[in-house]
Amino acid sequence: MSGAGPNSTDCTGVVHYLKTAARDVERALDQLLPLPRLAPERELYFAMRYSLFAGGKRLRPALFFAALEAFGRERTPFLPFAAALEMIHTYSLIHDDLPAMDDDDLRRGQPTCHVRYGEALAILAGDALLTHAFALMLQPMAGAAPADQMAAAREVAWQAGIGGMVAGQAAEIVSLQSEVDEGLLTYIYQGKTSALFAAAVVSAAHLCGAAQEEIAALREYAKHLGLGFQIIDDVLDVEGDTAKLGKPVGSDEARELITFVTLYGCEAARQRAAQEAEAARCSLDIFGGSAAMLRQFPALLAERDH
Ligand code: GRG
Repeated sequence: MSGAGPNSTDCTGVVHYLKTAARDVERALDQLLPLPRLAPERELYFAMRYSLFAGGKRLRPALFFAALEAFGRERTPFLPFAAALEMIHTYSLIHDDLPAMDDDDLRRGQPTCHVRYGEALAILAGDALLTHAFALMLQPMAGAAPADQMAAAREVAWQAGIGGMVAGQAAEIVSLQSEVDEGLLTYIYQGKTSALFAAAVVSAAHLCGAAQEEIAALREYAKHLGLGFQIIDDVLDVEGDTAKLGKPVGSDEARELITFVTLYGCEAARQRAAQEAEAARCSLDIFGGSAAMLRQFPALLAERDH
């Protein structure tokens, strides 16, 4: 995920972890959303699977697994929950690419869902991924008390909706007409990015029956991790490589978007991302050695090149 420069951290462990997380969640997604043999709506499944299997990094399931690990729990009983998180992320990307939103033709180097399947099916594919995710999160799950499972699904609903991602997206759209300062930009980034990271780690904590201070620490972790991740996104839009990113660089400038780079320049933005990564790591101080994998994500995300 990231190039190993002279000053870079050794991220070999977390890169391998991401690979195993991707393998496990992709297998679960394939089983949980099979193509129906003969159904009038078969095309809807093609559209959903097209975007689900288009090569995402599977960061949210990986964070979810790493948080389960912090509580000493295996990932297998919770694979449907991890798949649900990836479905919600995928729905958000499909809808974000639509003409009414960012109007993007390319994602991960391939035509976006609406370019391939048309706008109507892309909207429905997003709707179906979001609603099916909740069916999966609320299905009986061995290993979690029903009250903990409800708390986990409620957390995801809040973070994905008006308490996080949808709110962040709406704030960005509304703010296109107005002055954007660092405070508003931070609010937007935490909504668009930190919120689903929080959904992943905090829902895992709920499923494990975590204590309130552990949940608060993981919320703080996700807040800083998401902000750092998104600031690096701003830098990569200027300094990145189109082939690695799977989308053209310079799109923020072309859209005249205010970003951390337009506010402070690339160097200061990178420094700020590194500070957020450090703050994310420090948020985990109340956890012991079992949170070792969660501690490795901030450096990876702050040093990534795609
Ligand atoms: C449409 C409700 C709604 C929300 C859209 C996801 C989003 C909010 C906007 C897309 C633009 C963007 C950069 C958002 C920040 C979230 C984010 C970091 C998306 C990309 O996540 P990655 O890098 O994606 O994990 P992959 O391709 O690896 O799955």
